[in-house]
Amino acid sequence: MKITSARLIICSPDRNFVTLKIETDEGIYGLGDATLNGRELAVASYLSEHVCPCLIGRDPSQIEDIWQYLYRGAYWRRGPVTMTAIAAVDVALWDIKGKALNTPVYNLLGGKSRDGVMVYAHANGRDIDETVDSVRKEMELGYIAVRAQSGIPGMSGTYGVPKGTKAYEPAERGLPSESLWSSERYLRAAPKLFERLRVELGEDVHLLHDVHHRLTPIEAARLGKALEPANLFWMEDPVPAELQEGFKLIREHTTTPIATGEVFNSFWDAHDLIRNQWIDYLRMTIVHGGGLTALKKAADFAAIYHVRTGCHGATDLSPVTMAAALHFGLSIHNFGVQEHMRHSALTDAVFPHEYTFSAGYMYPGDKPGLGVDIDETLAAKYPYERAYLPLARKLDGTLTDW
Ligand code: GCO
Ligand code: MG
Repeated sequence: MKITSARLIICSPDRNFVTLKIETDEGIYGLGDATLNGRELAVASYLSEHVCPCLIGRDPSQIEDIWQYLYRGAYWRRGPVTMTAIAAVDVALWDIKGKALNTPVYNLLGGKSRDGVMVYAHANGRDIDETVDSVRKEMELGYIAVRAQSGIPGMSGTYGVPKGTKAYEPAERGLPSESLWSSERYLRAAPKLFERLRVELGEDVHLLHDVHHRLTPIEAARLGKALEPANLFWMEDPVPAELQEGFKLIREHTTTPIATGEVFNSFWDAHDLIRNQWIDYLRMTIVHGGGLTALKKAADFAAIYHVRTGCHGATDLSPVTMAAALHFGLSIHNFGVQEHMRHSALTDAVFPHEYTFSAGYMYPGDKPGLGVDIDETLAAKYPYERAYLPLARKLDGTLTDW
């Protein structure tokens, strides 16, 4: 089998997606997600200008060799643009291999290690009351794990809480918007939210929370300690992770489990975090971490240190990544949980897929390959529109981590 074409489909069915379609001389094709939220066209150009020409004529079954060719062969390693581009190729090749061998991708990764993939939903509200209601609604839909984010008294907006009545979406069309942030007010408010959630909803539901890289290590340690009575499943991204040692300080003070890694693009971003057991869950994801080939290696290394996976799964990761994450989560042994931020009906229509949700778990389906497709005619009706993630400033105007 030979690769005959590799081309991009860029569309915006409610939000932007970049999809790579690799076609072969045997009529089998594979899909890979290449979406990097807010920087979409950089990856598209990296692929179309530099990667796609090198794929033509290659044997798509040589997944490992093609991965190494794109990683080592570029000389310039790592970085979100490069690794997202490599991931798109890698995932498309796994899709092709599954279709060629007539088996779902999870079988190629070692077969099922469990019956279903536990997922967590997003719940949010402008205040504690609204957030409690929102968590309750997700539980009524069947979720057994829910992430809770709430507005902060005295602040007009914060991460994870929508501005209007629409569902929360991380990117916004037009130029980047700015919001205000106060760690002091947040640290006062967050423990109250989780205290209430436990009182109202009991002990059985897994509760998660995303700090979104906004604290310093000692502030995060304080938060982790304050949240201990609420028995969180995890506290996510307490601090930015460039300084991996920062997690040591948090770890020394609290037993609240820690998850991080949604912005990681290489295993090396997590190397110290894992080998020192400073984290419990690795959130690095297939689309930004270099594909299934890279994630499988990272997960196997993490397993040795009791670190489990908790892959990022926000709406900016397309249904192609969601499908890949479900095959991955079903097959690896040290799976923890998978994020499931539901796509809009329009996004789902552009990307028809086999995966399903039932009673807290998701299932990738048994179709050969990934079990996800793209309706190119429908996609063409929704052209790309520039969009950005917001920025945040402290009350005195200093730019901070959003
Ligand atoms: C999450 C994430 C998202 C990100 C977004 C960035 O945990 O789901 O933090 O909300 O902000 O995916 O592109
Ligand atoms: Mg997050």
